[in-house]
Amino acid sequence: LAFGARAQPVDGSLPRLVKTGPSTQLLVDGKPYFVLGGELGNSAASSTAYMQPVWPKLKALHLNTVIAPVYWELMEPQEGKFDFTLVDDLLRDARRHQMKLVLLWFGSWKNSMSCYAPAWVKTDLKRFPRVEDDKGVPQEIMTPFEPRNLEADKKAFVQLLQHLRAADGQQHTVVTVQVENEIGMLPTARSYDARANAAFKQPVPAPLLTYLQREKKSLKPEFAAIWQRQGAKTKGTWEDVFGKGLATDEIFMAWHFAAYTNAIAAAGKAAYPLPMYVNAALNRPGWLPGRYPSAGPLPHVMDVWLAASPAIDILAPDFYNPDFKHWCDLYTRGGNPLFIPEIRFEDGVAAKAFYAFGHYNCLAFSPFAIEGSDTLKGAPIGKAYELLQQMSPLLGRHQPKGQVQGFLLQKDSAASVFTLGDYRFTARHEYTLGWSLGAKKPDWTPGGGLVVAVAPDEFYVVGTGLVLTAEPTAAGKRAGYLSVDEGVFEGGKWVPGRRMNGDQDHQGRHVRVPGDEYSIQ
Ligand code: N0T
Repeated sequence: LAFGARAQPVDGSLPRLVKTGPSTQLLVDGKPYFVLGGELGNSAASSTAYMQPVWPKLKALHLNTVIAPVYWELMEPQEGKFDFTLVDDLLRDARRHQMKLVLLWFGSWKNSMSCYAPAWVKTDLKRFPRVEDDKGVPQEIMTPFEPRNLEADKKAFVQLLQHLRAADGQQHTVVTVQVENEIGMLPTARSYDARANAAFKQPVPAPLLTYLQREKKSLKPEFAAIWQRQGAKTKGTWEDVFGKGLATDEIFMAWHFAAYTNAIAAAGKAAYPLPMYVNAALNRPGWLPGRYPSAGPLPHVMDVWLAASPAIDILAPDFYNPDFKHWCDLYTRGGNPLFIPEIRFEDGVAAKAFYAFGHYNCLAFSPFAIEGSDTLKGAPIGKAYELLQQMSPLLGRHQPKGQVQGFLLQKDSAASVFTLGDYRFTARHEYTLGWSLGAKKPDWTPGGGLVVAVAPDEFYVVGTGLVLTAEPTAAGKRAGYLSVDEGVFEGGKWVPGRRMNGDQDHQGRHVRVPGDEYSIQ
């Protein structure tokens, strides 16, 4: 028992979320913190030996945070016998490499399934029953309708949080916790186990009805439509209030998944109040509930999750599909902070990182299966993180004042136009310049960047593959770049390098970062 025999007092500067102006910030040791992260593949953190060569690799990619699983089955191999070795190893190794952790609680659910439940749970179907499909066939998914399922998971999660309080309450290595992973119902939109069937005939719970009333003007439109179609009823069963059909089955299921997860999060926070989020496997447009993992924290049931889970701070999307902006827009509705625990580790991910932090005030960005990167694959995100790390203090200061803008530039995308202070900026992909070396390439690695306004006539630009022009918002005037410097921040201090006032800034007409290059100017 390395830690934990004696609980240490928790100091007042725990990682926490604060609303600052239009955005939410994650404060770590009192300062805004941006998770420049990578999520480990599912099995990496189950072996400390396997992880040893991984840590230096992640350090070389300039990650400041590793997102790593905690596996219920390995943490509580026998009921009531807890083993925190893997957690303590993560804490030790993260600290050795000056990194923070986001921990993933692989408890009752992992990608819908209950594969990380301990064997003593999996093999006791009587005590720990599963969801059933519409033919009564049990699935490998613990049912949220069974209180003993909840109790077992909650007990373990509380043990984990108590352990973190004792082992990390002073050092704040763990900055946030994800509760469960990609919760979802399959292969039907709701469960048909006996308890689920009974619950389905019950009235809609009062907190959801109250939420509907209170938030009626700000409900997400696709959810409001379902409620209004039935006459915006304020009492009745699930089918009275939302109508008969798959949409209602999913809403019902979302409520129960969310209430279960909320109970776990709330109990965990009572032990050690870290920020907590849940993540969603995004659905494919047009697919019916039951075909995709349904009832997780998806955009169309966000309201249900918000109503049922006040202990959950953030609903987070996992990106494995192409339309980045579309889903970011859906997940930032109603002030939900954007936290990206997973994004496919592919070409263009670096540009998306700049865009997410600049445009959406994103709290966390994290390619998935980060340990699998070779130098080539990791280089772009490593470069982006190196620069974003330097920019973090500036970002943290100027974000709350609305003085940051971001953009994403793809081959077929229109220019991105935005206003900062007295200027209207236009960002284009650098390959749109006919004389750019990459202009004739068939495939364009996406470009992206962000701009911070630090004074009326002074801006910092960071990014890749971009060209930025500016014009005054006032009519009848012109603007040019007086001087452009490339440089780095060292210990928070700007150290200029090259003066870029020739071809590099097109003789004062633009700011440019060539495709596949990265810089702060
Ligand atoms: C993710 C990861 C891991 C339109 C997949 C993604 C991780 C989990 N699931 O490697 O399993 O633990 O959170 C689901 C992707 C769905 C694809 C949809 C394409």
